[in-house]
Amino acid sequence: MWTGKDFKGQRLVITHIGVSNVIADVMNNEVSSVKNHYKFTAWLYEKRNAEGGNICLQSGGQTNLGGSFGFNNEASSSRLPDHANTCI
Ligand SMILES: [Ca+2]
Repeated sequence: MWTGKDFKGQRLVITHIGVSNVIADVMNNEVSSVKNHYKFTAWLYEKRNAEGGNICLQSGGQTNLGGSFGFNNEASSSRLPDHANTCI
């Protein structure tokens, strides 16, 4: 994930399976674009500990979080499930 749109700016890579608050520690409320290289879905949450509003990115997906996605500069935590998952 990146602090700028179009995968620019400060970069953060999350490899932690399960819930992580590293976003809150490193770039809280600054994430503007994201790519999911993980084999399953990846989830971003508005608040720490996988709480609050959230978005789901399919494996292989990449997007800016502004515009219709409506999640620009909101992410504070993430979750990488340890099994196959689908975005609802
Ligand atoms: Ca937040």
